[in-house]
Parts: sequence; structure tokens; C-alpha cells
Amino acid sequence: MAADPPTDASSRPGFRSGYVALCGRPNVGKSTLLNALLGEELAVASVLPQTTRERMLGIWTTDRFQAVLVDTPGIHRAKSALNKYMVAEALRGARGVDLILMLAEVPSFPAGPEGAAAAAEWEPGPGARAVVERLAELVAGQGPRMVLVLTKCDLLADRDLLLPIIGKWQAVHTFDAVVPVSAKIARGLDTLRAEVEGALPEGPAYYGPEQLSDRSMRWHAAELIRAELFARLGQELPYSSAVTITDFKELRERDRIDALIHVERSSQKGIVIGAKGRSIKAISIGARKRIEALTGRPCELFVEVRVTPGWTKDPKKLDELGYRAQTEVAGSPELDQTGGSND
Ligand SMILES: Nc1nc2c(ncn2[C@@H]2O[C@H](COP(=O)(O)OP(=O)(O)OP(=O)(O)O)[C@@H](O)[C@H]2O)c(=O)[nH]1
Ligand SMILES: [Mg+2]
Repeated sequence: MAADPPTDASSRPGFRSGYVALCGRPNVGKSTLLNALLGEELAVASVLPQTTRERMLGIWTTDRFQAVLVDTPGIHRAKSALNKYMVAEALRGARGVDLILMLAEVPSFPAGPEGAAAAAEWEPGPGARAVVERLAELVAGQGPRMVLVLTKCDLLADRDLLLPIIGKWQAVHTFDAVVPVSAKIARGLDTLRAEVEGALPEGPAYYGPEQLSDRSMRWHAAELIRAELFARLGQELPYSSAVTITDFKELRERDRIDALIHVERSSQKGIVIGAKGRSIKAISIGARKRIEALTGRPCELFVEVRVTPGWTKDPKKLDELGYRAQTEVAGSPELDQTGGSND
């Protein structure tokens, strides 16, 4: 669903504006949903859990409202310095918003009586419940609505199974509404849009109608290179990779970008470069196309790989790579480190 054409309607009476956080366990589809609502590949999404590392604002402007969508990292039990940083970013993203969208994947059951029996037995897992509890604590007494968004509904064999699933969730927490969606086949997005609009207070836009995010193009370029790394190398990719931009020049005809991919060990450097440099070449070409799609301008991209030992465990190195800690948040024992998105 593409954003409506930008207008200067934001000063009209009745215009609404506010902040909406997308929260949930890793891999439930937060970034994909943000991209689907905005109609742009703005947030990095991938099959691997813990893709999003930093809070990012995606600005969704229509002729009736401006919703500042806060994409957050998945909430999980964090052990490493990087993971602690990610959970702190997620909880920071959920503070002071007008609406919290709590995303959870629909569980997959077979069609027919077997599926109905499985749905009757099913309960939301401890990890997902812990996230809801954490968010409920955060919003207690502050009044933002909390809406449950059941994601990836295209994977549901039988839509009749939605009702028992919703019932189980409502027993965990009384959500203000429940909206089943599929970002993949654009199902339920209009209902979600109405929920978002209804939760926003009247007021002028926070950002100009052309602005899509709170981040610089330099930051997005690094993220798009990381997206390409995830897409090309999949499970082979060392989770411990980061991208920094060493130079970004906006020339008259094109952008010229120099980037560094940081990994923790030299064996990982070999994976990223690949035989005869084939992998790094493909990554550069793919990332360049993604950057050009977002900027709408030609781009020249030069990528190098550097070994930065132990960066995911060292808060000082994290800081050097751009992950600047804001607050330290204690972990919750129920928030399991890596489990599935629905457990
Ligand atoms: N079938 C299906 N897959 C989806 C849908 N939405 C997201 N996915 C897939 O789910 C995976 C995770 O998506 P992300 O958007 O990266 O999830 P996330 O919640 O942002 O993950 P983290 O940033 O790691 O916490 C990707 O492989 C997506 O393609 C959907 O509507 N249907
Ligand atoms: Mg994400």
C-alpha cells in the first residue's frame, strides 16, 4: 500500500498526527509491515531473527494524518553488549507513543479438524507473553492504546482458526483491538490504517510531507548494504557483521559512497569476499541497486571488508560502529535469547 500523495493538508483542522511503535519478538515481521505501510524498502527485513538493531522512524504521511512509525528491534533476553543495546532501543522506541502495535505471528496449523484441535490446545508462548507484560508495564497509566497485530496471515491454512487464536491472546492481555494482517499479500492493511488513524490525536504534522525517515541517507546506505549481506549470505553470514560508511559524496550526477563491512574474524572476511571476490562483487551490485531505488539517483559504491575482533561484545567498539547506547535495560528471564518468534 503506497503512501498517499503528500499534500499540505497537515495544517487543516481534523488532521491527526502522532507516534506508533511496532513491537514484538524478533522476526515477527515488524520491519516488513513498516515497509508495506510506507510503500518503500526503508527498514531492513530478513529471514534471520534480530535483523533490526536500532530504532528507526518511518514517516507515513497521508492527506488525513501523519503517523510516525517506530521500527524497533525484537525484544528478547539479551546477553551480548549488542543484544542489550537492541532491547534497550526497542523499549526506548515504545515510550511516549500514542499507539503500540504488538506484533505476533499467527501459529501455523493444518486445515480441517486437525487444525481446529491444535488451535484449541494452543497458547501464546512464554517469550511472546513476556514481551506483552513488559509493554503493558511500560504503558500502565499512560493511556496509549495497545493493538495486537497478528502477522503473516497468508500462512494460515484456514481463516476460521483466527477466532480461537484471538481468544487465547485476549486471555493474556485485554488488547484494545486485534488486527490480522499479511504484509506479503497486503491483507488487513486498510483495517490497520483505520486503527492507526483513530489512535492519533488531532494536531499538525511533525515532519515535512516529503520526509520518509528520521535517518540520514548515509545511515540508510549502510543499512541497505547490511540488507544485501543478509539476503546473499543468509545463514552463512556471520551475525557479527556491521557496516559503516566512510565517505558519502553527493556529486552533481551521482552519489559516491565508500563503505566498510566489519566482521569479527578473518574466516568471516573470507566468506564475505567469496571465491575470486565473487561474493563481495555481487553484494556491492545488489546494495547499489537498493540504494539507487531509495534515493532515485545513480550511485557508485565501493565496499571493503575489515576484521574488527570482538566488536559485538565490547560496548566501546559498538559505539565506534555507530551503535550508541542510550540506556541500560535489565533483561527479563522469560525473554529467551534466540527461540522462535512465537514461543
Ligand atoms: N509469509 C509471510 N512472511 C512474512 C510476512 N511479513 C514478514 N515476513 C517474513 O518474516 C521474516 C522476518 O521479517 P522482518 O520484517 O525482518 O521481521 P522483524 O520483526 O522486523 O525482525 P527483527 O528485526 O529481526 O526483530 C522475513 O523473512 C519476512 O519476509 C508476511 O506477511 N507473510
Ligand atoms: Mg526488523
